[in-house]
Amino acid sequence: MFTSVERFKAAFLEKLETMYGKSFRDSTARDQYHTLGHMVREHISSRWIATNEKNRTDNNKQVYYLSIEFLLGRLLGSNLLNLGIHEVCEAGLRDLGIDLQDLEESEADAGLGNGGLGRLAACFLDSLASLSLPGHGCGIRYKHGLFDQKIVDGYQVELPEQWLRHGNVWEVRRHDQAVEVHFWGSVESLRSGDRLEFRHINSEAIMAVPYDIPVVGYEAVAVNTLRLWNAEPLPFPPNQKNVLDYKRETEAVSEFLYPDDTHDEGKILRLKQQYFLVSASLQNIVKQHRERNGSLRNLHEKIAIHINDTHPVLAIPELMRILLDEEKMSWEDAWHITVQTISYTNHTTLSEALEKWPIRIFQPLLPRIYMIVEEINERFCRELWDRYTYDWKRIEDMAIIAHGLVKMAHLAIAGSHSINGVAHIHTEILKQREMRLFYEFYPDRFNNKTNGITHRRWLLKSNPELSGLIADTIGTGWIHDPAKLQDLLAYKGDPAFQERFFRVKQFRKELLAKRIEEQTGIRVDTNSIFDVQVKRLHAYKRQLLNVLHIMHLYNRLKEDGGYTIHPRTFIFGAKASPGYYYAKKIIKLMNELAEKVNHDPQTRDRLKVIFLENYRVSLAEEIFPAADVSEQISTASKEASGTGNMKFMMNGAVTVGTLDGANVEIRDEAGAENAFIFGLTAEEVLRYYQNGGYRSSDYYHHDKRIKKVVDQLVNGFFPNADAEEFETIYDSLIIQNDEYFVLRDFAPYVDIQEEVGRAYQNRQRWLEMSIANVAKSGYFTSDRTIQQYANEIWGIQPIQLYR
Ligand code: 26W
Repeated sequence: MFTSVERFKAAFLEKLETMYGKSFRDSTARDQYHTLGHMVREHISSRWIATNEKNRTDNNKQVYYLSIEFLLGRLLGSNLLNLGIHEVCEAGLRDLGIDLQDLEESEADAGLGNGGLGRLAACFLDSLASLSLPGHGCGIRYKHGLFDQKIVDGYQVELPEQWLRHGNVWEVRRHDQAVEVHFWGSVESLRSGDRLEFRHINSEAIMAVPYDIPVVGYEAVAVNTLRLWNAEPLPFPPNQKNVLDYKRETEAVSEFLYPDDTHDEGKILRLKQQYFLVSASLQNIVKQHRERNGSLRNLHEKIAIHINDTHPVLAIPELMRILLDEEKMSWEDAWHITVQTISYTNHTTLSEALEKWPIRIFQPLLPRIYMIVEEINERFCRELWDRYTYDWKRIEDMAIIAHGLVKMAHLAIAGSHSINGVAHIHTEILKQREMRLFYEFYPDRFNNKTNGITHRRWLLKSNPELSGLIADTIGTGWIHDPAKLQDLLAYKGDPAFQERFFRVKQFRKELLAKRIEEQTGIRVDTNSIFDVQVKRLHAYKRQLLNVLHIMHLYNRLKEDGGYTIHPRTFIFGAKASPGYYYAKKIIKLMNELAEKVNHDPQTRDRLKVIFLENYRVSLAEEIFPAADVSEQISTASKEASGTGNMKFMMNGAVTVGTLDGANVEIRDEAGAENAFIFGLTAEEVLRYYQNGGYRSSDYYHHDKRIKKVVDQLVNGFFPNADAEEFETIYDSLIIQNDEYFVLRDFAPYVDIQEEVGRAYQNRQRWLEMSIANVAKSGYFTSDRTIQQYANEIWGIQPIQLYR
């Protein structure tokens, strides 16, 4: 049905009529989107079946990527691209008077994630399938993804996201594979011969029903599966529970991503979600393994289970439970298999993000799992004792359970054969600092896997103009092997190529300018520098440093009539976690600054500040191609990797950044002359944390520019904000001694930004930098990352499928 334009059109019209019982003339854009979506899914089916069939008959090793987040974004466009049927659909629809892009834009983003960790999971799925590697995702089918953000009066307002409102064409409900997940109750022990056996009794069971989404690789050789679990009540409530209470409590488990956990009720719900994901996935994986192998003795030879941060770490005690209680294995055998099966990625060193669950919550909710964790802890502490006898302090610091808390990262390390960081510097910080004691105990378990992004979505699909130019210049080999983007280096000084490259960027800036005007009513100058910071709002990411610098620029322009700068448009996109008060204040500040700057006749030709609301994957796809400058200005040592930085680079934006996370490797790849690096190094930051010696007030008093902008936070400078509005921000900088060194890095940041402005005015030089960034971005494809995971952690091989 996709072999010719005519065949496609006929099939499309027939499908639309049979699906909706109406004629094409009466159909809406949504009807048309769903029609095309269904056709595409049907088209995928045979490859999907063939992939599953091949996996079964070969009985090859499979990896399961367990993640609480999958930030897929829209799927129609990337499926059409990977299936190689984009052109035929586009042409056929055009004949029918339909713009394919409009249909693509009518798809809701699957926003089942927060930020980098979730988007990384989505990029990994794309790479696994594109490399024909047998790897599948396991997650939760949240009814509501990350909230929709509206800006009202400068404040963030959160609305429940509704991606399933009009159905999801990509998913298939597989009721036959539903499993039960048990909470609460108690544990009964029975003696059986010389073995003590355990049974979880009087539990409350709920049902986990899988919804499968096919994951199509590029050129559609393999089709893997993303399995999302939906929580549903069993037909009869357990323990004579009230039917309605039971239904409500059950459905809550897969209702929201990251429910508010400031109270115990929310904490319980989060832990329930984590166990729900893990228990359903493991039961399912184990059942399939049994069918293929008859026993679980060789599980670790056929299955790799990867846990994306600690959220799915209960996979460790859950697998132990299955091996001990159901398979009746000895502890030693079960532990060996578990450790060999499981591997873990750490995504942060921020201590507030390291999960610790109070025993008072954990034990009653998961009594058998808790027992197993206690036993793991006891045996682990005994091992520590053998090696570090009498070193009580060290053992206490490393224990899995201590001071009434279960430390999930410690459990993850003790129960995995591989622990990896996500950028070179991050892994070094884990080994030398945050997890030093564990690294000393298990040196061979630690390794680095620098993150990557799928170049198929972030270049090929989202920037067809640049992709076309690259293909015209160096051919299409880079699509399969992005390292070949390096061939562009030969053209970086070529005036004709530079001119075309420049025109592509201008075109994408014009598209974004249109979007900006649509959303904000503000017209921006496409000859200005598009200077962009888009990412979760967090103090360590230092959106505040960017804001203070803009305030400073504004002040200079106002004070000094002779001061000239190349016009700049500062673009922000960021969601603040609903309970994160400080982050919300920063959003308000950005919006007040925009209000002030954009309407001042003295500066508005040279400075614009844009806050794009509801930052999400689909919006990101419009932003990266249009960026000139990529802001990566976190306090050194705090950003584990960053992946937005890679998306900017691949689209030719030049990085302004600290030596943090993957910025270090971006600079190494692009060359120091093609990036603008400033600020404290990680070592310097860590030294300050260790030895003290930083006084933010010194910087405030000694630098007039700093004093001025900091005072403006509280002196009525923003006419629409109360005097107290930004007091918290002021206090964080002055009273609380500026934990993230914003004032410390202010002057170097101002200097580097001046350099950026000057560099942009030398168009040839700027284009060379920009082109060099694209050319050297191939290293950051997630295909490279996934190949490293496959070889060095999972031990999986591509499946041999014929096209
Ligand atoms: C509730 C616990 C919790 C804590 C933190 C949930 C989720 C988070 C973050 C949103 C996790 C996250 O997204 N981390 C990011 O992971 C990316 C992929 O490795 C890195 O590039 C980013 O540096 C890191 O912040």
